[in-house]
Amino acid sequence: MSDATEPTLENLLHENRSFPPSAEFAAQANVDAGEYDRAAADRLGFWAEQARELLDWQTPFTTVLDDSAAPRYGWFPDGRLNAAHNAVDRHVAAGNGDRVAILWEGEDGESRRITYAELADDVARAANALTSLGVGTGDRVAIYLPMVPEAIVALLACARIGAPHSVVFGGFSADALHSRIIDAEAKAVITADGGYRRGSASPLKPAVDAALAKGGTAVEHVLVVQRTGGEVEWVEGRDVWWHDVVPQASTEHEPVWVDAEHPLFILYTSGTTGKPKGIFHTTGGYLTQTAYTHRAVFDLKPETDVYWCTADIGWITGHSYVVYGPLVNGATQVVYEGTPDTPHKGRWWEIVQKYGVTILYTAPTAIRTCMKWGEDIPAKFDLSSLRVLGSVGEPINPEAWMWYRRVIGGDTAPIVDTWWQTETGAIMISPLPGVTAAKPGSAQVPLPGIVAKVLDDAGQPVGPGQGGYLALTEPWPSMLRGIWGDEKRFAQTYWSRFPGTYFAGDGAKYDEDGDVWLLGRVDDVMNVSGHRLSTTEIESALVSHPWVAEAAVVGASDETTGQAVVAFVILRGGDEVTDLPEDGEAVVQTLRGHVGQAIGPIAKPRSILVVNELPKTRSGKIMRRLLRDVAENREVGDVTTLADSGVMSLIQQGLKKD
Ligand code: 6R9
Repeated sequence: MSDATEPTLENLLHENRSFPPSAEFAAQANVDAGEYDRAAADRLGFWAEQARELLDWQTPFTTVLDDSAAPRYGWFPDGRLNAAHNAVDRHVAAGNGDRVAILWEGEDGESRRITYAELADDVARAANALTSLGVGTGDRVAIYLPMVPEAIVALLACARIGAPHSVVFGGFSADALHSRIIDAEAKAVITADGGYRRGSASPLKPAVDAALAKGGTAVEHVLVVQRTGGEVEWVEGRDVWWHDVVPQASTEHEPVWVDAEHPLFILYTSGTTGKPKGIFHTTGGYLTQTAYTHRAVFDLKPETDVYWCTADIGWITGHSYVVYGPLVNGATQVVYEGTPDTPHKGRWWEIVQKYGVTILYTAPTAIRTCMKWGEDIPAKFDLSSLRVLGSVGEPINPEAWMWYRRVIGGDTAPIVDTWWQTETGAIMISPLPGVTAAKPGSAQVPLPGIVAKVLDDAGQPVGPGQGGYLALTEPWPSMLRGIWGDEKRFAQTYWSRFPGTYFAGDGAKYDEDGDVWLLGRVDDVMNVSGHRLSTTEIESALVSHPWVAEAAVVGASDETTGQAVVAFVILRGGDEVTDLPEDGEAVVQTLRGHVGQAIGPIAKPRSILVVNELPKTRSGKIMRRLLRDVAENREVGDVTTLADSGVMSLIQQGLKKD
């Protein structure tokens, strides 16, 4: 176990509050307690039944699981289907075309209401437009968009023609976008002139221009949505306005029926080394599990619920629980463009009241931020429509859990704390709202059809009250199929720690009841506001600056964001550097800006400490544990494995002088 997780481990031994669902809720819930046994009795049969019930297949599958090339598992491999048909057309064909699919709320107060029938037309038009721009089945398309309805249309249009999308979060820099476009060999980019964030228009297209100007890409066209009306540079022949090609296109479009194992998308996420991993997912298994979990975990009633997941589509939560899960289930959902405090700190709660939101899915960092702003803000709005609350992205501390339940959920709405990852594609461990007696802070139990275990160092399952590493010991439908272009890294990262078993990279513990508590990452991945960042990636960004000789980055616990990035840097001395400012603050600001440019604003260190030495083991590994002690103002722990045990006192003395 990494020692970073130990303080948390202490706390949770004392949690004995329990919140069972009300009898009324349990009676109307989509899923009952029997589901666990039914799924366990015939796990593959259970998933096959979900795949048949929740999806339309153009060619029905006869095989459920293909494990002949494990760990590259295949699900429903001989079936054929189309993701966009399942997310949209199917509902129109079933007579639900008038149902609202998207209640879109722009940050600037603009709003749009899009029915399934309208969405079907938009997706078909965009699919025809992409085809006319030369995008074919199997080609990759990079998507760099704000939270506008066109983002959802763009993903589905790609899916409709079988072109895997690679969404790059709009907060990432041109450099980050460039490396992702190169890695996926994207043929086209879909972007916007800009989007609204915190009350002003922030441009996006310049980052695409800068990324493509770096060269080496296979991009032929850039399709540009006009959102802000801001000025944009234009490359004739390459750039195309969305409004010049999409609205004019035909609404007639035959979906491209693909094999269940056809790649649906690539999504890059941070790993333990500097290079982001292109996690890729395929079609049939992914849709099956996102739809099943969305229905079971949120107790979705498509006819009456108004669902809202606050995640950006740039993250896996946006893919699985804004785009695919809810739309395959025919849900009506709110999509909000902006930040929770624009134009005022009650914006989210105003939206809940305005649309009568019944299911809210958000992240602990957002809940903690709202806690900080004070409960009088949500108290001004009618939140009584809310009946299920979800949490995702990091462990939710019991205090935030209790606040979420009491202040937002009116002390009645069940909370589902959902554990999963970009790699798992869909929720894996979570209470079921009509079944589980919820415990503040614990994700509790693997879902029906999922097998998860906590293993010790030797790969043996541990018992109640014990901790270790979270592992998934059986394949699941929405599992990643690989790292794009890097089969070796896939095998190495996930399947080598415990051969044949998926290693999640999270520490976990069972309590005395056998419920699972997540304890944070055991590798060098940080979790800042629910976003995964790699220590190595930020270190590489820092040392790419000419002033920096060496850098070490740690995630220090932070009340609001869960973890915060803290960097320790050694500056270059001597004559090599002539432009180093005298003023330490100027150095720090420049380096923060440099990281922001290399990766994106989310990766900017909260603090940068200039030091003369870094603590290293004899084998040269930086001992981040000790730096974390410093970053969190703790007494520094055991230094006996350091090559030079005096280093820590030097660092601390140096810091005191500043
Ligand atoms: C969906 C998503 C995955 C990592 C994961 C874990 C942390 C996510 C959590 C949670 C405790 C939860 N995580 N949900 N930890 N409780 N309910 O967040 O995917 O961005 O890939 O991050 O997030 O550490 O390994 P992703």
